[in-house]
Amino acid sequence: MSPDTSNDATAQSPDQRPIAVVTGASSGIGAATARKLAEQGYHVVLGARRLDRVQEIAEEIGGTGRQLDVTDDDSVAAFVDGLDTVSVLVNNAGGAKGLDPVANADLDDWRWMWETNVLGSLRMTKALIPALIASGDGLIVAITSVAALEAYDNGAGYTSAKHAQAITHRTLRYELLGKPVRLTEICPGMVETEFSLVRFDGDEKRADAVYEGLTPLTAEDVAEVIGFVASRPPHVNLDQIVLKPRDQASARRNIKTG
Ligand code: 8X3
Repeated sequence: MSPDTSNDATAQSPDQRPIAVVTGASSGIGAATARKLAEQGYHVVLGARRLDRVQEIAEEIGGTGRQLDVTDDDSVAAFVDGLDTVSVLVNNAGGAKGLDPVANADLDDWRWMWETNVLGSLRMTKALIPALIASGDGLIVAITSVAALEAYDNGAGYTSAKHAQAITHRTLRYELLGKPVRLTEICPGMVETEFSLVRFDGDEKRADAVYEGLTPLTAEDVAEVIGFVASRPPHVNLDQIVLKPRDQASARRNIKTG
């Protein structure tokens, strides 16, 4: 199969490959997932705010790069335009900002976390449910976190957003019962990506310190699992997968914290 290298605006797969949409695809888990799914035969439509970056990856893997801000209704509408049949949606865009106790909650950080993780995933899912059903074998993958399973001190902005994103996704598992759409939640623990850099507002020293002294997961480790999920037959639904480094036992307990 010769890959389609056009980066055209129609985004409907011009070849016979099924379409996979990946949000937050400019780096980290999103970029690695886009590469993995392309390797497995999908025409991947990559979305992120950094258009040059998604176009670069799209060119490398024979997909389509489009600008996407999941917090913006118009941006989502433009992104999904022409995507009438979609086999896989990976809701990966999101992240954390800050590590403050509730008593000092920064409302702007909270708003950003709820807008990206919760409402961003909701916007994308709402927009693409008809296209996923139309594929006859759709799959929605929500990248949540161990923070969707636990509470931890100083993390409520993020844990509450991840819990809300996860519950919305788990609700859809009921609401789409009987429709040809599978739903999988991936709950990663520590993955060395730009995650901590964003959380600590670009403070590299603080971000690096998070992963020092242990072996975190890589974005590729997570992408490998998503590739496995996507390659199961239509009747097999992997509901929830929790994925942590061996060195991490829970959100706040790892070989450094004891
Ligand atoms: C982030 C998970 O374990 O790094 O989603 O806090 S952890």
